[in-house]
Amino acid sequence: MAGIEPDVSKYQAGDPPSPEGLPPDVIISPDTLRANRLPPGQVRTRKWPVLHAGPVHHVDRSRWRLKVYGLVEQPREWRWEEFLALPQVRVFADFHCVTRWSRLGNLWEGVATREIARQVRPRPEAAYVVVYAVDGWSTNLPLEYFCAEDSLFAWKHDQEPLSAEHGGPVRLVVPRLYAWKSAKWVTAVEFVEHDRPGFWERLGYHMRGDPWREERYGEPARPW
Ligand SMILES: Nc1nc2c(c(=O)[nH]1)N[C@H]1C(S)=C(S)[C@@H](COP(=O)(O)O)O[C@H]1N2
Ligand SMILES: [Mo]
Repeated sequence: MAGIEPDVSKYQAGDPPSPEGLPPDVIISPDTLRANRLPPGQVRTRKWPVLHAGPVHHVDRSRWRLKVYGLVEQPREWRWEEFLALPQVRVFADFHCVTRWSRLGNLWEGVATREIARQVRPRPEAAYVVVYAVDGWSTNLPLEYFCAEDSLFAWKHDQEPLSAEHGGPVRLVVPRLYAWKSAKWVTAVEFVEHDRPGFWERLGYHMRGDPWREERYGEPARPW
């Protein structure tokens, strides 16, 4: 059947992977407990599309760094070995792209954003974060979403190390917001007081991006 487009309807068939029966240590993203897990206007895919602006980046683990700075008491930088030595969590979550596909039932593994925040100690003024990728791409989100129980810096997906195409060695995962906030090839996080638009947000995407409220686009393109 090579060369023939698969029948998309078959990717809609069957129930999505259920959070029931998962090992007790797995953090269950609350949205996976909804009776209807598809936010408005979304279509389920069983594949895992690769989507980002620009080329795939191949970041060597030995060169990778996670730098956390801004309005924090203790700015810090982690190298790969230090990152792996942090407490590891597993999160079961759905993933919704603003272009309308949703991949339901992903098992992510990595370091909880809460663990990182605990170590850098955000100042009381910090209310948002700007997350940077290796190529300077960025995205912004409210601190409460960044620090949600099911948000993490993931290096594994469905038991496999993250490929470069999907943002390896490490990507951010924020299940409660559209997937464009889940920065691939993440290298830095800046804690800020005032919300500041990232790459897609400057082009008109929503500053928060809650898929359940269909926050796809914000105001028309901004001048900055
Ligand atoms: N660095 C970076 N991260 C990014 C993007 C990007 O362009 N650059 N695109 C986002 C978008 S729009 C989506 S839908 C997801 C897609 O992740 P995936 O390719 O692993 O499915 O990555 C997000 N993270
Ligand atoms: Mo997306």
